[in-house]
Amino acid sequence: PEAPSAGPGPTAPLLAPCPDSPPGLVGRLLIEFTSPMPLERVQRENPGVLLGGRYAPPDCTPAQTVAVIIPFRHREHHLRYWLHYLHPILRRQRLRYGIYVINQHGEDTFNRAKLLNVGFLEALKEDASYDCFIFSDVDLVPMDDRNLYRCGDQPRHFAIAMDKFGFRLPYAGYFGGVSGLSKAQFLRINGFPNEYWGWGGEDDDIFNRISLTGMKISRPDIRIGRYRMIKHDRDKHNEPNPQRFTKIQNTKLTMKRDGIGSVRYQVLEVSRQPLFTNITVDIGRPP
Ligand code: UD2
Ligand code: MN
Repeated sequence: PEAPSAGPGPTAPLLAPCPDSPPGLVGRLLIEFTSPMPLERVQRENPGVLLGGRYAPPDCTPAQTVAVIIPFRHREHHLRYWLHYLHPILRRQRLRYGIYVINQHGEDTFNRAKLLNVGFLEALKEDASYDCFIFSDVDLVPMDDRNLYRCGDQPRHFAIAMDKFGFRLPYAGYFGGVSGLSKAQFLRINGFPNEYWGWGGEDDDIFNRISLTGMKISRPDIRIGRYRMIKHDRDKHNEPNPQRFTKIQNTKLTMKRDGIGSVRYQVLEVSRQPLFTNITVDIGRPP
């Protein structure tokens, strides 16, 4: 059998550009998390995905290369559902992409935004051609494949109508769940904050960074930006951060010194799995 191909790189523009609206999207999807999802099954269903979770369409050249970054610890069962649903969706969307699971080592307090900063840098180390970064919780699956995982001229918020919020935006400045920034947009806000330990606030800080640099959030139609979140309890070592309310008042001061320019961490392992790249990282602990 023929080996699957990653598609032509940017130096081999043999294929026509991918169309703006991909043909073959199906629209509204049935998403459920009842039957167990063995990883072997997900692998079997996605033979075109290359080692490390890389994919490129065989029939056209996409305008962007997308790194999907997932903050992670102890959510293997959620990741299996995420991979099961997302690989086929991203394939239908004709994306050139890679999946990066940024796994926080140890049991110290979780830090979602710092893990996302690590993902940005480490994905670029793997492939300098990434120019669009989609940051996704591991437990969020889009219910409509017309919600295109690509970047635009403004930062994009994808997860705007979640089941857990009654399919509405919980508040106007909400930027949690799934978001996307081009490389230039991400650098313009100095990336994400590293100093939000535990649950909450980091997404509001990112929203503040975007507003303070004069950018505007772009969102899909409310009928299309629908999501299911896999039901879960609050994890251990990700307690609500009591400092979050005061911290988000100070983004204007903190964003200059705290961000992608100041992130310190140590990569412990990079492991290329069939459907994703796992990067285990020591990000330290709260001061
Ligand atoms: C909300 C936001 C999320 C983030 C968070 C506050 C939604 C749907 N999402 O999520 O974007 O702003 O509040 O921090 O409203 N994780 C692990 N292991 C852990 C803890 C967290 O993998 O032990 C990852 C995982 O990808 C998870 C994400 O961090 O989906 C957010 O944590 P959560 O799902 O516990 O928080 P949730 O649902 O309130
Ligand atoms: Mn969640």
